Amino acid sequence: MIVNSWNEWDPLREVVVGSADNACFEPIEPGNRPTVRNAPAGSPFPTGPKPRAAIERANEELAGLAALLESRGITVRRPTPHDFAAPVRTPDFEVANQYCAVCPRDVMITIGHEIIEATMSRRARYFEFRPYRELVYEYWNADPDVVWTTAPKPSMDDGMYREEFWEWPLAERHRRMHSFEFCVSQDQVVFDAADISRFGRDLIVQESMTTNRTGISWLKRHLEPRGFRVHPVHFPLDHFPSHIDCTFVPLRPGLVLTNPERPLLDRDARLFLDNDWQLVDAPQPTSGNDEMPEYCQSSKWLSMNVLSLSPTTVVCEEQEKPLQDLLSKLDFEVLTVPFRNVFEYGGSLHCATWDIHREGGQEDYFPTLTRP
Ligand code: ABU
Repeated sequence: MIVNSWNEWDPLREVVVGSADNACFEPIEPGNRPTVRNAPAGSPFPTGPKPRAAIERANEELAGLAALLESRGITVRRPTPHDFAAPVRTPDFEVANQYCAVCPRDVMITIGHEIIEATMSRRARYFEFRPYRELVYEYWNADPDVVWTTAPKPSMDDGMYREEFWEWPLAERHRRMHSFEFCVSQDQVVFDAADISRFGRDLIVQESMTTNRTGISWLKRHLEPRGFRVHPVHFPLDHFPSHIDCTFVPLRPGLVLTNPERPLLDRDARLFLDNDWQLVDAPQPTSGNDEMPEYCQSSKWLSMNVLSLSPTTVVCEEQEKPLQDLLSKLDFEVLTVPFRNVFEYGGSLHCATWDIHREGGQEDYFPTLTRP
């Protein structure tokens, strides 16, 4: 078996690490309103290719992660170059440029022996599967047990988005907190792969700005006949949710690192508490939101976007000492790499990787769901 990965923590044997080659600034579009951090309201967000120096700084840190993983005996693969500066034009939309291949986790997911390419939720990311296609063909040709699925592409036309979402004042967001309606309507199947967290037989999927209920229904209908259970989850205090891996991060059977500012809805927490899982809050990140890189659209909680190499070993960003101390107290071996120059591309260590092979098989970590 080459493609084999059922959860976020089993011993890692092969992984794809992203690349900043040819990365561009993310364009303004109905599903995304990037802003310059700490700049006066209305300051223009840059367009087109990222500066060479920013790409080199990020690539150096991505190469450092790759070297660390290889030093631990893990096979590391990289995406193929893609022209992200090329515009995209479909019958339904046009966008001036694409984004990058820094975060394979956002678009690609391995669930058991199956590789799924997510629909994606933003126009600039419509073709983001392409840097991974050569690898997918290689795995698919080499291993007859690999199942390869491309989820249905949504139109991404204007009607798919709820543009007024971006104008809602905070009071309106609070009012709508429990309806979980964000910038994407419910008419089409929409999901980013990074809204899914894998727990063996059970898949936890966050309803978010990048994954809608219709996307979760598609995942249920696709995966439940294959022996999985798909559970939607909600973090009502997260008013701009996108990607679960800065909010709810499983580290080993029975232990999830949680975000103290984004608690899990009580009714969703039952599944974990009834099955004796421990939910442990991450400490405050070492940088506040205001200290994140000026073009970074992600939150300070990239601090908890760690990569598990096994149930006992975790890679953590070099400056996140409080989290490293907590993980050590929880009996993990903690490895560190510098990764802050990758942050402006929307992710940290978990986002910048895509598991191809972890040891182990499909386990049931939630026995109350099967117990008579
Ligand atoms: N791509 C992960 C970002 C999540 C967050 O900003 O919290």
